[in-house]
Amino acid sequence: MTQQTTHRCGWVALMGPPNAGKSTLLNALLGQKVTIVTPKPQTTRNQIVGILTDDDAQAIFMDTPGLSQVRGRLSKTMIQAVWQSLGQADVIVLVLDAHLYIRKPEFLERDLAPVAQALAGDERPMAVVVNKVDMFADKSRMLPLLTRLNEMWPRAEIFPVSALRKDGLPELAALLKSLLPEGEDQFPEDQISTAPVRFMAAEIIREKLFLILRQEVPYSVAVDIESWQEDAERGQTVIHALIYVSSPQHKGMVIGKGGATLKQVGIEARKDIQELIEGKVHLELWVKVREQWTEDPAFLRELGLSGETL
Ligand SMILES: Nc1nc2c(ncn2[C@@H]2O[C@H](COP(=O)(O)OP(=O)(O)OP(=O)(O)O)[C@@H](O)[C@H]2O)c(=O)[nH]1
Ligand SMILES: [Mg+2]
Repeated sequence: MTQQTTHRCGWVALMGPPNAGKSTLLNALLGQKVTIVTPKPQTTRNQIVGILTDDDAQAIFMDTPGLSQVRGRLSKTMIQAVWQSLGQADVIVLVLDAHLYIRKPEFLERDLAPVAQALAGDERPMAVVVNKVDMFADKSRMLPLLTRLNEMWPRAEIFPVSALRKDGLPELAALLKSLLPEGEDQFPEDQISTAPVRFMAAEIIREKLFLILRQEVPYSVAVDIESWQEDAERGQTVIHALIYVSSPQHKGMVIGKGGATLKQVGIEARKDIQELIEGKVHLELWVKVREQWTEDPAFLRELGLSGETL
């Protein structure tokens, strides 16, 4: 006799302050990279969907930009993406950097104020992921933090994990699955993201720019794939990408001495894009100045930064 089991499917919003490890957590849960990660805050700019399917459940995760002070139109569209994801979620996961709040407990209330306000009175299932526990050996150091989080969100499950080392993730995935509503899969079982491959390639280039460039330059950078063509003769995909910057000075910094910086970005991005599309890639990068692009709503929409689901 076969036993009737419940199938679950639903949307899970990963939200929290910048640099908490939301994107790292999503990639680790999926066992595949769908969203970019850098040590700089405010890496993720829109909602990015990653889908985890197994026999009895499908969890549709939404990675979101870090919630921080809003400055300018780009930040506003980033925050919009967070609220949009929250509206769509069946389950809410708040991700925090445990190490940060152990060292600076006074930042906790300030950083979580926007989330606390948005979630006041919300009755959807919720989990708090206390991430980066690999950064301190004495685990008892997080007890005051856990106590405070429990006071702030008494109904939430609190999970200490290390997304980087994948510690605690099977338990977290099992809990999140159990919190999903009953329902049939919404996506084919082999689909891992809803983001088009072109968008993912542009994000990879942006990741390399974030990793290689210093100070404020990465925040003035946007990447647009201009053309994407198969060259059957050479057996490769030819990709032309435009890197937008907001000033001639930044253009110089992206290009680097004798073109060295841009070359390095190209080499590293090409490697990852080849892995993504499982084929040979010829990548050409161009840098263009577009002053004030972060304040231009039509341009933000063109780049897919309108706060909507991809
Ligand atoms: N030691 C340690 N580092 C981590 C862990 N998870 C993430 N990181 C690091 O934290 C930094 C930020 O990670 P992201 O995943 O980009 O963080 P995020 O929350 O998506 O950041 P935004 O998109 O900017 O909001 C990266 O350098 C990660 O390698 C962890 O469990 N342990
Ligand atoms: Mg991120």
